[in-house]
Amino acid sequence: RRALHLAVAGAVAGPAVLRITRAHAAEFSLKAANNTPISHPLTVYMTKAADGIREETGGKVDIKLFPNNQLGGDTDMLSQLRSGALEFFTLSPLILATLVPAASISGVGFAWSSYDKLWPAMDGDFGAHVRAQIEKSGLFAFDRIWENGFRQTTSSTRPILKPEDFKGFKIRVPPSPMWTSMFKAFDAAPMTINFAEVYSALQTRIAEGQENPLTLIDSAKLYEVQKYLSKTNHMWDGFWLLSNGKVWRGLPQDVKTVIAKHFNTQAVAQRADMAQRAGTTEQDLKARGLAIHDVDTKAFQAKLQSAGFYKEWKGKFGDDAWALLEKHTGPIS
Ligand code: X2X
Repeated sequence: RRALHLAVAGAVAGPAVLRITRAHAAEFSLKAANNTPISHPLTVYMTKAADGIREETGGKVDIKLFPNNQLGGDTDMLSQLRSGALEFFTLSPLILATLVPAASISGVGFAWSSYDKLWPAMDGDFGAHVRAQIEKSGLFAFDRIWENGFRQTTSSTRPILKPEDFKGFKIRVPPSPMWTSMFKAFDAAPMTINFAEVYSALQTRIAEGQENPLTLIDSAKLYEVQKYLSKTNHMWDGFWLLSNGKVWRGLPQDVKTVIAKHFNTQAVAQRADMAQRAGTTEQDLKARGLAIHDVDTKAFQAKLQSAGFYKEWKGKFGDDAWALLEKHTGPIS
């Protein structure tokens, strides 16, 4: 079947390019999925990668993106990835830790003081250490991790201004041992809920609050069901783009090369885009009615320290991995 198709590419950022392609049935029809809204830069740049791959392979490799939990919550999508039903999936290193415990080390509380330390670490030996552990579990992680951001705390009941305000606070956390441990250390009452159900959990007040980077709070419209935002900045989070190891190894080398090139390139572009909008997102959230508070983050870190959080997690990751982390972050506690 040979048909001539007209397609308009580059609709979002660049000039519209009219191109004429001969459409073939795709030889490799693959699925990618994530948990972020359509407008979130993770979705936008994964779409750009899929478009670039389709274009460079003349339609031979067709990756269809299912954003915004269309295939289920993170826990479901991870199962689909492992069974081979889903080929590509982005996941927080901390949620991945339910399968690969070593993966959550990038999310240690208050570890990263700047992106100048973070990106070289994630793109260098520290990220390589984590990716090696991921591969042992039968999954494959692409070189460049995608950005989620530094996490901030929101609430519908009362502002969290000092560590004591967390006492008994019903906070939704993603499904991950480190998240639960961190908010227990804050004396909060963490409850595990996949992101797919966060909006409704907040709306029905099953949870009083949650924590996420500003871009996600904005794109998922959590300001509609939350009143206060405290800049606790308690941890950095990203998204590893994962594939099923067997599925990935089964693809021809030239196909793998093109896929990896576009995903890794767009991950770096997504980070830059997120950095650029950081300032305006806070203004947007203020305009949407969130009361935004700066807090003394040192006091929150001291609470984690005194509750034994660092001791516990250094013990879990082991001295070597912890030393590799601190090589990049400087002394953590
Ligand atoms: O579940 C969350 O809060 C989110 C979207 O930030 C993650 O993927 C960890």
